[in-house]
Amino acid sequence: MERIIITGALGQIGTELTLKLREKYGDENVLPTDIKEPESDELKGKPFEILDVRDKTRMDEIVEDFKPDTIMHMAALLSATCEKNPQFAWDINMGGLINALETARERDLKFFTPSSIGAFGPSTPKENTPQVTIQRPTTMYGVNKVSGELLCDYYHEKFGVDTRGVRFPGLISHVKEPGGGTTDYAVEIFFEAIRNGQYTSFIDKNTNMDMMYMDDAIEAIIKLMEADASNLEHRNAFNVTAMSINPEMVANEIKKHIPDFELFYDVDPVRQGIAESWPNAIDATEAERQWGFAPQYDLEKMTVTMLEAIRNK
Ligand code: AKB
Repeated sequence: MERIIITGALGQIGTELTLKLREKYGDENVLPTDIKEPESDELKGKPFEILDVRDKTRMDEIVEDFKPDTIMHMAALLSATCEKNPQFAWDINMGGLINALETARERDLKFFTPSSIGAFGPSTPKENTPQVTIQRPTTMYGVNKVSGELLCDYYHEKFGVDTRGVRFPGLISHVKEPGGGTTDYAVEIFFEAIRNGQYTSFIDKNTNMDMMYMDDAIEAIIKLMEADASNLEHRNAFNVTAMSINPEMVANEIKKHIPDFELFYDVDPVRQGIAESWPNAIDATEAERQWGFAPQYDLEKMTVTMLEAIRNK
């Protein structure tokens, strides 16, 4: 990778991905795009393009101009938002994906897009979920993610596009808060612990889901993209995770630093239903074996980092 274009660059992952890639490859070699202008100071005054990923003509113009060797397609709606408007979700998630894949095919670009633990469903084994297993999700987000994985495999097999992806768990970060995800509670809880000393969780007590700290997620993207293709038996998409946690576990860790912290519950049936359809803990050993995935943050280290970063905001 030398010159990278990013779609959905103002989202939770895209924001930090842009900063990290710019640090590594230089401002001029990383072009973030999104449907609206950036508000953060770090992105202002540097190359940026407005792009609605459904607009292939505009995508072509930007790519023709910038001449990237890699496209990282991050633009997507998350699980809870998809359930509110499934047709719109298909339009953005699948329409955007095929445009980005076509761009990669036409211009011979390396391609990354994230899948998710949402690509699994109620009939998937819940514990130690294997790399290759049953994928019959019951959410529009999951349908998009499985279709996306298959489409990326198809573009690799049929057209030789170098497509790569991971199945991200919930990602926890303090730079840009997520929106519309089922795992968002695990970010909100840290912000509310600092702001108000309490949090009301929309996900129930003992609901375990996989999570990962954002630094590990960005490292995983870069490592996978830099991996020797001959080592990759799978491509779209690798299971990755750093911890399987539930709200009670996060609260107990926060209490070590904020002893008065209180956790309440007001369970949202839609997001709880989505969470219950997902695995409790996926198995990431294929990612470790094939390209050296090695997350650095466990719940303890992540809690210290999150609380400190939010305190210093
Ligand atoms: C969501 O909750 O929708 C996302 C995801 C796990 O893909 N964070």
